[in-house]
Amino acid sequence: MRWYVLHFEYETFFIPESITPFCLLRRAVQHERIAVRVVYPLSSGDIPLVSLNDNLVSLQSPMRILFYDHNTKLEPWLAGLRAALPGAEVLPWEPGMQAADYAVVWSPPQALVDEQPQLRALFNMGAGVDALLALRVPAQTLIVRLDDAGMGVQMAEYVTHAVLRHVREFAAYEAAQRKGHWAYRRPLRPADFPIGLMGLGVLGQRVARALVGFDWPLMGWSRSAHDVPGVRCFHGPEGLHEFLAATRILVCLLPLTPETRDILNRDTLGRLQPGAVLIHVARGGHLVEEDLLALLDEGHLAAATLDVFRTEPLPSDHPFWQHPKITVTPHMSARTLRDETIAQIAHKIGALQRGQAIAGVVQRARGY
Ligand code: NDP
Ligand code: OXD
Repeated sequence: MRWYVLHFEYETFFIPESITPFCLLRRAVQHERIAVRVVYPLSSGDIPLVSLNDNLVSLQSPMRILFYDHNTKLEPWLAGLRAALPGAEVLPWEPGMQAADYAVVWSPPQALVDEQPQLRALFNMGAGVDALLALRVPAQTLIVRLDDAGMGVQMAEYVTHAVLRHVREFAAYEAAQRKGHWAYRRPLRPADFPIGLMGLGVLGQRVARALVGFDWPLMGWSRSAHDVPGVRCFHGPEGLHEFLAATRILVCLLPLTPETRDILNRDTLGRLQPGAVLIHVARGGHLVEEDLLALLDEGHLAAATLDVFRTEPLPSDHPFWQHPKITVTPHMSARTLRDETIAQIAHKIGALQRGQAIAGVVQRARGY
């Protein structure tokens, strides 16, 4: 007798050939499963039988998912993933574990990837995949980034706050309050604060949607051409200088790739309009720190709000901490939210199990 391997939403079943497709579909509905897909026929000799349930024979081991993030409490993540993927075995990674189907990770060690070459996908618990792409990951393992998952609105809040803080001079009003001064400052025109968004991806476009409601001129720069409502769009190396020259407040939301490393340097920042402000929320590796300090001290740049750094946590003796024109936050502009992240990853695992395409698969050749 021949058998078929069927992938239901989260489980795999072996079905004897004698069951007709119609019966299979009826059984799928009875079992409240959404999709049935015959993947390939096997000969009975290949089948690891463990239990027989109404002609459906379940696979010997359930789907196995590894979890790794050495900076978080494990239990809530494990419990959340188990609840979202009933039937799956969800385990914290440790060296020497059995082969798994998927891994959910943040900055894993190379050893995890080396020991698990059969992984179908590595789910990154963030949008930026630079740490994963620094590892050797087998070509057949998909690398999947988070698509927004609640980060977009946080980034929009952070950037809007930073822009407003600079443009409406809140730091000066706070200083005046501390001196007990009721002191007006000259009103400033929105037209004098054109904002340039470097990166018009998931987060850049969400930030653009928030900023477009104000009257600041808005520009965007990306690798490929985009058409974003309310945003004057530039792209590619050929569009960079014009974009920078038109910008006074620069927001960096690029991925860190070989092409974008050190992109915030004396040459590029020096092309911004005088009195420019940098809001950097992407990766520390984009910014040449000495160049920023020099341009702030020379007065070409008026201020910088920095959420990401070459070394994190920022060392206690780093000059950024005490610099009067720099605001430092500890890589918190858009945090990974557990419930949203688990829901998104569980949904994508379900789709992969059904053989469907998913969003957020990293294109390794372009680095994001
Ligand atoms: P996306 O991949 O969705 O978007 C990336 C954008 O950058 C795209 O518009 C892309 O262009 C553009 N881009 C990439 N390479 C180049 C290049 N060489 N030249 C010009 N443009 C380029 O990423 P997200 O918007 O989701 O996230 C952006 C980054 O934000 C992450 O990679 C991460 O580093 C950082 N981040 C920081 C967080 C924090 O808390 N500080 C939280 C989350 C993310 P195109 O549209 O043409 O592809
Ligand atoms: C991310 C981050 O990339 O938190 O998601 O930095």
